[in-house]
Amino acid sequence: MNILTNKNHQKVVLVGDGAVGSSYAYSMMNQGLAEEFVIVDVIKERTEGDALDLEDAQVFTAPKKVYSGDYSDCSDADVVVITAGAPQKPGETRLDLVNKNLKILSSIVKPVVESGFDGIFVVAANPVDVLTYATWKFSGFPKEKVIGSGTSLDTSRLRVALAKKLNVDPRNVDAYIMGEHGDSEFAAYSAATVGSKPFLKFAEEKGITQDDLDKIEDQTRNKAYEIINRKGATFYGVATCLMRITKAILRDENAVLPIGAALNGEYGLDDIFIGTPAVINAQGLASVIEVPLSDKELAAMKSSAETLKKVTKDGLA
Ligand code: 6V0
Repeated sequence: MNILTNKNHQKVVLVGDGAVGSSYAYSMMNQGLAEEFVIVDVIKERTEGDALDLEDAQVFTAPKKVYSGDYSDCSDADVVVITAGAPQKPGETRLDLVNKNLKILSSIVKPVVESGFDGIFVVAANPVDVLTYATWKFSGFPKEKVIGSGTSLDTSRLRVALAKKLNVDPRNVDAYIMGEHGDSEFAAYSAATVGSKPFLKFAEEKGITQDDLDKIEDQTRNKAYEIINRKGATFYGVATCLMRITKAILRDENAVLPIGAALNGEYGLDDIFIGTPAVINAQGLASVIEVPLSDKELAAMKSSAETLKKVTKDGLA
């Protein structure tokens, strides 16, 4: 039950039933999250097929009403997740997608808001930080009710790589990728910890050099390209991040997660959505956790923000 809304029935609408969206739907099904799950896409047949396919999974997970719907279904939804949009082709950056995906986004946000939707938007379509900002603008919602997947996937990728190198469980590596979900992102190593121990000291004791850490940061930044070159798209990782964010909202968890959050003076930045750890609950963004960055990292955060602001300004002009 959602504590704040006092509803004993939770509803999520997914817009965009492609590789990311359908993997997210499957992950939500496996976690037994949301009693009602609606799928919307311009390709109606696919959403109908996916709903029929997914409903068979509930026998082994939890009862759920899953169906193909339309924007009117958003009126009483708790969360609307947007994964609709063109994905990167080999050689394309996320920022290259801005014009086509902004058009798609505006055609989605308008009818969602017109339905009377009053829940939380979660945005994953790329370039996600720009599209999250645009969702806020197009919707007229309070900033706290618009959340981007931000650097959640990148943070997972960093933790997985560090965990392999350090030989510890990735869930116990408290390290974040911050900034743009894209080429200007950076690893906030200076504030990272493992079991409360400063990460850089832990890594040094394991014989890991700064050069090794730079390589891992680089590989993390480029992992999407590695995956896209091999299988054409990336979807399981981000789908699981989206499930995790949705769960934090539906269960009012106050979970600390890396997301694309609206900043309000943190890092000396505002009027932007960008990757940072933040507290997520049923109201959406409860607060941003301002990480104590080194001078070099803070400069990287500011430069990443500049890149995003320029693309956002041009895209929305
Ligand atoms: P896909 O498999 O092509 O699916 C996109 C879906 O969107 C298709 O089913 C389309 O029919 C649908 N769609 C297009 N236009 C509309 C519209 N106007 N209304 C409703 N549905 C529409 O792409 P994929 O699922 O691989 O990627 C979706 C988006 O997620 C892309 O922008 C990716 O770049 C982005 N990703 C974001 C990640 C992140 O970390 N935030 C990670 C991976 C992909």
